[in-house]
Amino acid sequence: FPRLKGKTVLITGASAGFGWHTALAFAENGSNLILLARRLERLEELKTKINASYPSVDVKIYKVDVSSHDDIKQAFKIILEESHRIDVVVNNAGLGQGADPVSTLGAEDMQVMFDTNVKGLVWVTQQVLPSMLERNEGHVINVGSIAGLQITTMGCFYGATKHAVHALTEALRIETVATNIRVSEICPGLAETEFALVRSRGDRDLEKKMLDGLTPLTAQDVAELIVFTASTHPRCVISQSVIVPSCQANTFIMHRKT
Ligand code: NDP
Ligand code: 8X3
Repeated sequence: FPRLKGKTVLITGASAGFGWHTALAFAENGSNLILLARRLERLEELKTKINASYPSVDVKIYKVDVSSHDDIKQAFKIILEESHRIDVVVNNAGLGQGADPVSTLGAEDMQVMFDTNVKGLVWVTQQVLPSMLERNEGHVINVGSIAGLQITTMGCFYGATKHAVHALTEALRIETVATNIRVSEICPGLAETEFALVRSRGDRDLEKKMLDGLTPLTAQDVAELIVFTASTHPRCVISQSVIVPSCQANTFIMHRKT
């Protein structure tokens, strides 16, 4: 996509899954990258890979925990000094932690999911938005979930945080409608990344059971959609996209091959 060449794209949660592959897909299109995650060694590995394949792409990496407002404020003092212009922000960092019902939801799980998936997304947006408003251009792409449109039985609080992402994405679109800033929400269904392992608290048997008989999306599938969303002419915005594997009808109905 020639429109993406030379653009600067900030991606949160770039050390794995969708974020990692989205970074590679933007690099392939000649975009410069600002990559954030807690695991700096993974970001270093990705930077080395991108530098080897796309030497003209500038890659900056930062260790940031998006669930911490202090961490974000400190990191962005440096990020905004080192990169004066951010064209696209992909708010992708997020997680499910456990899948308990409302009756037994744990306080710590709720806090981690809410702080990461909801507050972190808002805090990162708040850092990038002022200069977008000043330039009257920019694109905010939020990674929600199909669980943000229809509640899932595989984690009600996770689904609640993604409903919040949906609401906040709509709110930002309303807030910026008089500007050239574009706001998009990407809602993936079941995908094979580190997500299932994190949600099952590292339980590989449970992870395997969740995916058994299903052919999930790959991280590349979702990355392609994100990059396409960023590539359209500035006069249009793909405001919301739902991408699911063909074995998934909605959050409840999945066809398992036995
Ligand atoms: P992965 O677990 O593979 O990747 C999650 C990424 O988020 C990692 O890079 C991780 O980096 C980062 N992250 C998590 N917590 C934080 C934090 N506190 N601060 C900074 N970065 C953090 O999962 P996916 O790629 O699947 O998930 C990406 C997004 O897609 C999430 O928002 C998820 O909710 C959403 N999603 C996933 C679906 C799926 O089935 N896989 C379906 C629909 C939506 P690190 O640990 O290094 O900090
Ligand atoms: C997670 C989507 O379908 O695995 O965001 O609950 S699903």
